[in-house]
Amino acid sequence: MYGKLFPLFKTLISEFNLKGTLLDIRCVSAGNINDTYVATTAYEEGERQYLIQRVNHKVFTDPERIAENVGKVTDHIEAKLRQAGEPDIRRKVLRYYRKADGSYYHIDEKGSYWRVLSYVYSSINSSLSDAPRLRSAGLAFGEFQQQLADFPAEELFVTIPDFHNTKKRYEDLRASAKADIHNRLESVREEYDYLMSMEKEAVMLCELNEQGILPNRVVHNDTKCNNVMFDFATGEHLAVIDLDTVMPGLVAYDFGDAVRFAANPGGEDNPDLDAIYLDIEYYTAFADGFVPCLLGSVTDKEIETLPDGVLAITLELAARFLKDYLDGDVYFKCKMPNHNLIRTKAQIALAKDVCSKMPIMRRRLKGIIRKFQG
Ligand code: GN1
Ligand code: MG
Repeated sequence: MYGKLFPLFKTLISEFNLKGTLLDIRCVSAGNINDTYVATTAYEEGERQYLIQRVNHKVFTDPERIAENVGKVTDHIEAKLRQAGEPDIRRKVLRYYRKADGSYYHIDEKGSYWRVLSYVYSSINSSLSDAPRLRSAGLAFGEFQQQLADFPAEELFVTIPDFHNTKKRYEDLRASAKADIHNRLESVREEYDYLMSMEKEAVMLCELNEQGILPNRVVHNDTKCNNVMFDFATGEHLAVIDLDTVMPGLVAYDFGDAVRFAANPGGEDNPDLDAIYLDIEYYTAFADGFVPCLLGSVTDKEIETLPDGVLAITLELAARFLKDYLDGDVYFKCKMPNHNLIRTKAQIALAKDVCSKMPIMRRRLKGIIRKFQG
């Protein structure tokens, strides 16, 4: 099916000095930005798999420096795992392969950037949730946060400036609405007005950050639960993947993005808005894995504002999807007609439900803190 890619992948296998000869290529369709494939190779004793990605060069404008970030972050995590005597390091942290000249990419004749990553064996990653899976995902991102707590943030290149600057995301939405180059604004007036009416709530955490009340930490910044690999048999969390946006940011946004994505059983882009809600048991399960990893290493204010992160990031995503709809669908991959508008409506429906559940989210969080702190 991906026969067209065979010659290119064969070149990658030789340039990156991978084991075996190419047998098969499979596409992994989860990402909204990059293209990801699994390549299987055969050698005398068996088969091996590698992840091969085409990086969206319009979104990630400096792929080489991103790979350098990832190299530093994964080395740091690997050292921590070794210190802790982890027996399964290869499945607990990703590895990017390098070519003989030290570079992380093959640039094809169209100028596309291709890279090779290790494949986490006997694992699954899916968007499907249940409470034990959510708890595992919470642990994965919580441990990720812990492992990077002492990573020198100034060594990280900012891969996408203002990535979770919700204030800026709102300004960008306003600018796109003003330009309205596809004459779509009138048709989304209700969604646009709702988002504008929620601006204060959306930017609250950014303001606390500007005031120095909430610190930046090294965070993942894209904590969808399909960015965690889980052991196929036991469900235990393995490596955290998709490390392109690891940058300084707010812990509440990592928490919020994970909950936004995984604790909504309806899914991020379900046109049936009745199916969209915040499942409080899923929320609690994620928090139960995530929060204990943070206790003692972040401030009380950071913990207290975790539920606010769910609302802020849901509104931010709605603003980003709506902006892209107004711009003519140029950023996120669209897999159905009006996909960005469907995503916008789904995120707004979720934001409304999150608002109504804020008191119970706060109570559940306090319960978890009490359980672990006594
Ligand atoms: C994009 O491609 P993916 O799924 O890793 C986006 C995230 C959004 C997400 C929404 C670089 O992530 O910020 O939250 O879609 N990544 C980038 O599904 O913009
Ligand atoms: Mg991503």
